[in-house]
Amino acid sequence: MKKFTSVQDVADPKALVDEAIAVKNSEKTSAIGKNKTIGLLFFNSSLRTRMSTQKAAQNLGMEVMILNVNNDGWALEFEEGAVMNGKTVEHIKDAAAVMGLYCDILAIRCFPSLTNKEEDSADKIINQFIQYAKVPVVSLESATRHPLQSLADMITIQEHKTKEKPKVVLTWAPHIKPIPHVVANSFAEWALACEYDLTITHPEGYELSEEFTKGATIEYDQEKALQDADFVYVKNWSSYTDYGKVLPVEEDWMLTNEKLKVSNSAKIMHCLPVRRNVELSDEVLDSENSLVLKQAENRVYAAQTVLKKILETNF
Ligand code: SN0
Repeated sequence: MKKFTSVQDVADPKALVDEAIAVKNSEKTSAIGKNKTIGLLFFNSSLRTRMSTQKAAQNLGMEVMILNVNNDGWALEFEEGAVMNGKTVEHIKDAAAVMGLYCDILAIRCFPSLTNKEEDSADKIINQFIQYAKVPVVSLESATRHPLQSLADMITIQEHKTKEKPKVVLTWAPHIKPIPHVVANSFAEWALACEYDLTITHPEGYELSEEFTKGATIEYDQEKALQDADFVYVKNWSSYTDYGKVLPVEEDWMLTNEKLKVSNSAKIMHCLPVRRNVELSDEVLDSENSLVLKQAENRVYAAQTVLKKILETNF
């Protein structure tokens, strides 16, 4: 594996899920990363991603360097040919090239702007790191996808499913502010790659890009979508068509136990952080069917398996 930015970077996604479960169950630590350094670069906040990736790297014997780019680095310029007589101090060309000299692998978190659809869709920041750092790059959530979260989600489904092809429902949930489409995009493309029966439900105006959802059933009626669901993944996202906007929604989309009565005692998933009693109710989150902590735990094994693969194939 040369890089890990989407499911397309993985030759066999189902095999990767199985490998991660094997890592979790049999080889929690190894020395394959000894004398190798990973740089974790954060342009945005992080809790699980930061701690689970650091732990994963340590489990493989790697050294970890962490840089909170916005607070601690120089202000970076991303425009080709920019005349840098303003606020930006250092061009990504130079900064990424230097980081590539210090680190064997770079892992980067860079959210979408939610204001410039074209730039976000082109995943400009992470792609410039890939271009200029010249070392394997791992996405810690980019402007389009969150593949380590999705891999952890697939591990969690694999561990808890009771049938070969469970009904998996991704439901939109309310939020107070514009949120990236990234987690939903990524979950959809991984669930489809793992050949699950995927239904996506959301109010009109919240359609995701077909690039990620082709092959899923789109259902505007949340109750119909939840019928017989085995897994329900709850997530807010802002409008994609009216890019980055929070559109008014009449009906109540917050997930409650009452709404889940039509499901097949569905297991509940959310990537966290979650706005309790806005996206879903306390009773659902704190119920026995909630898998949110299992997902968070599996973030370590998702990251560890990806780093192991990169170490095996690049060094
Ligand atoms: C991010 C997102 O892409 O949904 C990160 C999830 C791992 N979530 C948020 O930005 C939530 C922020 C909030 O105020 O609730």
